[in-house]
Amino acid sequence: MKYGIYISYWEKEWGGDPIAYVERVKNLGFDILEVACQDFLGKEDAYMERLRESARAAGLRLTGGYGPDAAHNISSADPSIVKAAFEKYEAMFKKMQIAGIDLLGGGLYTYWPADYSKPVDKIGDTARAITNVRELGDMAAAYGITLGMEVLNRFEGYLLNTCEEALDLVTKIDRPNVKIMLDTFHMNVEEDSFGDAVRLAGPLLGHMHVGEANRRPPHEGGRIPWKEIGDALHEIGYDGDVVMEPFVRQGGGIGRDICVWRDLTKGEGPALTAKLDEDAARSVAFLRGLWG
Ligand SMILES: [Mn+2]
Repeated sequence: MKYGIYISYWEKEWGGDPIAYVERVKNLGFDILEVACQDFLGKEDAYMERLRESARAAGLRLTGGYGPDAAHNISSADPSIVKAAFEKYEAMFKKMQIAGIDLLGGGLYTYWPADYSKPVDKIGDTARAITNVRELGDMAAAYGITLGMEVLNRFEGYLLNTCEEALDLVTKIDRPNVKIMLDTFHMNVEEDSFGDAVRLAGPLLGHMHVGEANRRPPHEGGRIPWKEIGDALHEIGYDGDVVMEPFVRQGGGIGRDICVWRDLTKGEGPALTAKLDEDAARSVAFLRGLWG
């Protein structure tokens, strides 16, 4: 397994400057930097080339994360929104290909976070997700990209809350590059058993996010059964990416979207940066030691 971290751990706004994190993340002990892709359209091709080169030079793998907004919802009942979604995905895939990013994960089959002031049409959205993500998968395949359908907790999404639902959707989509993606933060809310969920995904597990129940980095003495999850990953022969996605900073667009209403970091400035780095380095050493 390869271990990574999402760039948004350090940021207050989505996007950011991934090149600035390449050396740092490598030095903290990671194999992967996961980057936020929603603002890729605003980045020059030359930037993507530099990103690819800097990651290659550091020996770091890049993966992508994306939470589509409601205007780019691929399972929308509004054809103009679906069209906008496809156009944005294709433009994003082009940028990803230049940067050498071959995996995109998130609530790609829907939009995020769900707006529950609007009616929920789970049956209609599911039918459109099957048809449209199948087409999206074929589009992604042309760019050498695999898509992870992230299972989300009920407060953030309604189409896939459990691995069982994801297995059903991904099986019906039936494309080799459209996979199940699990996140321990969401699993903690919805799954009866972490280990059973991982085993149920089996060979269809394509990407994995890890984090504590309060979205701190995984740590010894935390509340998530890390050994059980690691054992299940070994049991299914998972050889993919494990990316931690901690959110501990209050404020900004990230704090708002993730609902961080208290400061889990204590402090600002250089001391905060050093603490975030230290926690990340300790976390990846912990997971590597436990899972190998
Ligand atoms: Mn996640």
